[in-house]
Amino acid sequence: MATPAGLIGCLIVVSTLLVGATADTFTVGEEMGWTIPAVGDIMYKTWASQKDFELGDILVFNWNGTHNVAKVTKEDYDNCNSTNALVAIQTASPANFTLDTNGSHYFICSIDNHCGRGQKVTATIGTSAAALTTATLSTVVFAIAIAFFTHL
Ligand SMILES: [Cu+2]
Repeated sequence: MATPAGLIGCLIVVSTLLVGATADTFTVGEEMGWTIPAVGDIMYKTWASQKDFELGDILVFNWNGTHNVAKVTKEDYDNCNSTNALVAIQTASPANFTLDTNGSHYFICSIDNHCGRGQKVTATIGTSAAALTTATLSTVVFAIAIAFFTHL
């Protein structure tokens, strides 16, 4: 039966689901794009550390000149090895990758020694402070909504 509390609970559940379903698009390196950073891999590490990656988000790699994007394992990321790329190496800009599994996603450029010079980026889902806060808030809101329903 439709009580005010029940309606509020329903609205909260729906809005929580909507927030969770929103996919964001991130342009790797922003204006700088996908290139060999003058400062080395700290550039993309810093960029990624400021992002709140979530399941379903999309990474967009933009570049000029000769680069590509290889999605690799952590070991191959560490060693700049692209011979066992997890999916086809993307050679045309822009290249999009969907963060379709939890955990970390590793990307390198396989041209010459670009990776060794810092053209590599890791996107890890759900480890930033912002993501944890969002997850915690969602859980709390959900618990409140359940309380509304069970006390009707
Ligand atoms: Cu490159």
